Order: sequence, then C-alpha cells, then structure tokens
Amino acid sequence: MEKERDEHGFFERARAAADKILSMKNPLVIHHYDADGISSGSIIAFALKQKGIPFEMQVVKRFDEKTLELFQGRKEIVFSDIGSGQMQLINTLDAECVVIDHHPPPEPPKENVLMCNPHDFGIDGTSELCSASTAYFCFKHLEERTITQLGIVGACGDLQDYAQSGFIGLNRRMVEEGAEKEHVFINKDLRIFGRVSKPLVWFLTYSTEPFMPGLSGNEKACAHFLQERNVPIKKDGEWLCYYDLSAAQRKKLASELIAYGKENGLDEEILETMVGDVYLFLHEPEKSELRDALEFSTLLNACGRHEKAALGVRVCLHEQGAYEEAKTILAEHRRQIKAGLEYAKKQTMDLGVFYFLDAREIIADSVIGIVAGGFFNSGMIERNKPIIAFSFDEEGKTKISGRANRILVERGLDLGEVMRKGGEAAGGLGGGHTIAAGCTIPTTRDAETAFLKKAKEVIKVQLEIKAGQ
Ligand SMILES: [Mn+2]
Repeated sequence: MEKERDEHGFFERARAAADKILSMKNPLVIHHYDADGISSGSIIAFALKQKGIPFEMQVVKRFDEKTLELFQGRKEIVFSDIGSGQMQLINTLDAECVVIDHHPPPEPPKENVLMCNPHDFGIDGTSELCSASTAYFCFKHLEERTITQLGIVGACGDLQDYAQSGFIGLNRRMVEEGAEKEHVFINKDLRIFGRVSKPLVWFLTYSTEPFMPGLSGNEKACAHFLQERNVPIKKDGEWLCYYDLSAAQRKKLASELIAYGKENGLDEEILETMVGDVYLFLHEPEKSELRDALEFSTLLNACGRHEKAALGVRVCLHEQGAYEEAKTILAEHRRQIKAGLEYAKKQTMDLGVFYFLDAREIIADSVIGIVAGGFFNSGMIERNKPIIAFSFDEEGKTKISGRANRILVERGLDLGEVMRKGGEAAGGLGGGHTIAAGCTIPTTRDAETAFLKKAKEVIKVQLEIKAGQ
C-alpha cells in the first residue's frame, strides 16, 4: 500500500461523513447483504433514527448499471459496505452521496461524493477495519452502546479477528473503547459458535467452523466425548450451555477439544484460532445469540443469505419480534449446512488437481461455500488440493465456489485467478480471494466442461511453478 498511515485524517473523515449523513433530510441508505453490510447499515439507521431523520433502506447484493435505477429521483444516498468498488457508477450520480466502505476504490470520488474508507488513509481494510467498525468511528461521538455493539458484530462477521485470534489496529481500539464504557466484555475463550445459546451437546454437534472430524454432525459421538471427559451436560433436568460451566471446566474442555482436533488431523492454523478473544454483550438476555458478537453476526449472516437482510436490520435495531423471527431463519440455515455436509461426504470426487462436488439441485447457493469449506476442513480428505463445488443460483445459473487453505496459497494457489480465468473460458464471471473465490457460469454442458478444463489447467500451473522453484 503506497499511502502513508494517517489515523488522524481517518478520524476527521469519519466525523465529516457522520455530520453529512446527519444533515440529510430524507436519505436512501444502501447496504450490502452480509453481516458487515447489515451491521454498518444498521449503525447508520440507528443514528438517523435517533436524530429523528426520516430515511429509507435498501439492501443490494450486486451493484451494477441496473442498480442505478434504484437511485432515480433520490437527492441523498448513503452507501455502506458497498459502492467503493463501483465508484465509476456512483460518480455518474447527481445526488449528494456518502460512501462508508472498506474495499479498495478503483477511482477517486467526485465532489458530491464523500467517502470514508480506511484505504485512503493507509489503513488495512481487510484486518483493521470493516464497514461496521468504520461506521463505529463515524458515529462513536453519539456515545451509544448499540453503535459499539454493531461495530464489533460486523467486524466478527467479516472475520477480521480470525487470522490473529483477536482484533488488531483500529478494530482493537474499538473494542477497547467499548470495554472501557462497559458496552462490551472481552474474554479469552473457545471460539466455537453456540457458546451462549446452544446446549453443550449441540454446541459440539453443530460446530462447522472448525469442523471437528468424528464430532461435527454426530450427536451421539459428541455426548460421548463430553461424558468421557466428565463434562456435565445437564443440571436439575436442564441442558447446560458452554457458559453454564465454570471457568475451570471451560478451560479444560477447550484444551481437550484442541488435543482432539490435533489427533484427528486438523491443521495447525485452524487449531491456533480455536481459542482467542471473544466479545460479550452482557446487557442482552442470557442464552440469546445477541449476547455474543460471533453468534450475533452468524444470525445476521443467516438473514442476509436467506434474502432477509431487512429482518437483520430490525434485529440490530432491537425491534420487537425480530430476534424470534431471525432465529427460525438461523435454524433453517444450520439444517441446510448439516444436510449439505452429509451430501458432500458421500458425493465429493477427487479429480486429480482438485476435489469436485456437484451439488446442483441439492445444496442451495446460499450455503454452498460454507459446505465446501466445512467439508474441506473436516479432516475427511487430505488438504493437498482445493475443493470446487457447483450449485444453482436463483436464476438457474451454475454458481461455483472454491475453497482452500493457507498452506496451498503459500504454495502458489490463487483461487481468485482460477475463478476469473475459468469463468472467462465458460462465458461467465468469476473472481475473489486466493483462499476462497467464486464464479457464475451458464448451465450448459459446454460451459461446464470449459470451466473444469480451464480450472484444472490454471491450478496445475499455480501449484507446479512454485513447487519447481
Ligand atoms: Mn464488509
């Protein structure tokens, strides 16, 4: 990154963005559909609501020329977690715009567009700030607990704490400021989903990140695992959750699980991130997902993936009935992942340079990436090549997800390139990160064959060039 780090400049820009938003009369708030997009959009909505400013909200999955139709006749637009990558489109608008985003912008904004983006200040937008934590810095002067909470939830949703077992940089500053004001409680603990809301047996059974070989998806094995280690699962007829255990019991269980993971072939990189900082909101009801930042973000993620982003926003704003409704979406999301993993176990093929899972008509595109990643890390296959999975999207096109691990990336694998080139060869469009990427192609034999052939070719070159050096 060529820009020099300028935190002060970032804070000033953040405040200017907030001031501009709160001076608007009736803005349209556009936000992305993932947990970060929902959280950051909700921070903006919360601030507008608090000031009594009327506004409308709209979720956007993909931003292209067609999206511009949404903005017709709008005088004020706020973009959140989306837009900086499409600055060339936003620059065609006459409306007063604010963009809060952490993706690198291809071109600078025009004078009617105010952008608050960590990249412009030499701050890393993949590990140090997401859109929700950027929005936190915009609106933190309002001194509201909800703003801190949503900033942290969004950053967890974007997995910004994953590579290093806790937040760093300005994300870290956000949680520390929050802890000081008692908006959040920071604890070192096991980072498996379901710490507060799931009975212990299901907590283990539904652990897909990481996927514990022999335990995930197997209720009996999990109950047995806990009993063997003298972990109580019931008290006075009530199921116990992880947080019902004493600190000593939790510590013991965490180390037993890590030892088990090690014995069963989990990568060192996954084991390392199993314990780390977790963020708790003690003002939320006990045993509710809202009490734990990771669980809260998973709830939002499920809403977004199942076309219920607006419900996610209502959860963030603590609107009545929203949480209960979101829980049913989450249950369905988990059911789909579990069924998907079962299918992957039976149907994944080894095509030499990659694993291949054709799950069209079986696994929804909303969970195909999670299933591919979960199965890849399950310990049931050797992680010496990436996995590529097919599903159908809502238009019947073939949506492709690729997943790998850090070791393969270090050897030269770049799934973003695989998807870009494979997509091109098949008359589709693809891209993404080195470790996780995706692509959409037409559902025809020819396109399918062209994609698989190209993917094979590219992966071969990537992994061989480095190996030969
Ligand atoms: Mn984001």
